[in-house]
Amino acid sequence: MHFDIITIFPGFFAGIFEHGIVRRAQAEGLVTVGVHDLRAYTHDRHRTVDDRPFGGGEGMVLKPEPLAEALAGLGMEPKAARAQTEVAERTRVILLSAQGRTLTQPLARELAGLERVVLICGRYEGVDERINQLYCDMELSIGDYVLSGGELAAAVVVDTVMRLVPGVLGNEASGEFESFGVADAEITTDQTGVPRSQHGAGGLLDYPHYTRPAEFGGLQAPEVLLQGDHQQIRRWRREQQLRKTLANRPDLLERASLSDEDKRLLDSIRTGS
Ligand code: 9D3
Repeated sequence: MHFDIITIFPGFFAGIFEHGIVRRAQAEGLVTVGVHDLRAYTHDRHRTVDDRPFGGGEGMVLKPEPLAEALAGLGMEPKAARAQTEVAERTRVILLSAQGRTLTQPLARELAGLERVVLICGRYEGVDERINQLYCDMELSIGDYVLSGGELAAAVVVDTVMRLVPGVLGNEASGEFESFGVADAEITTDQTGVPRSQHGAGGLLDYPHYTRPAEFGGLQAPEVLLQGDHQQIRRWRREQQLRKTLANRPDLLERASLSDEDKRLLDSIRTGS
């Protein structure tokens, strides 16, 4: 899978994809990332990328011509002129903007099925809307908070999507089975309603993790985890997932897939019994 990032701050991405899974995915040739300096597509002495908004108001707007040239340099034509080749059909141009649809794990999974994603980083007050109209397949936000520009969002998209590309994670399936990964998860449970595994968490947050030493900072790791009774461990982890989700993300409980045992547990957590 190939990502292209168009930005006025190419230096922002120096080092950011040189760690951990993203680095390994690139080293193995599974993922490539190209960073393109928007100013390289200007022609004036000051390498101007922005201008004042028509109609007045705060701030500056990224002007359309350098962006159109940068896109042309990447072989991207306006949507209306795009040949319906196999490559084109597996390519998307995405504008990172606070006005976009929100990135979610299901959307990330869709994007991971593509061959190429071109990411345009907005800056200042925004990007001339005609770039969006002419070239962009999607306007994408990473959440309901205000960033200074699209660069951090682009890095988040690359990180989130590329780890779902087949072969990038050690276990190819594991990206599918995380918190947020399976709103529609089938949780298989044993006769007592305890999930057989924590994979397919069913849209709950993860349970807390512990490692050695057994005592740290005056706190003991939970006894159940040291005992080796795997059904008890699964039961404890499931309860912890429900507790954390109730405390931090009660909205997720609405669409989580919960067993009857989960619902009983949740009730007893809620009533503090
Ligand atoms: C007057 C309102 N503007 C500033 C407070 C709107 C505005 C302009 C530019 C808000 C944010 C930005 C810059 N943000 C992005 O380019 C951006 C973003 C974000 O702010 N939040 C979540 N996802 C994204 S993706 C790109």
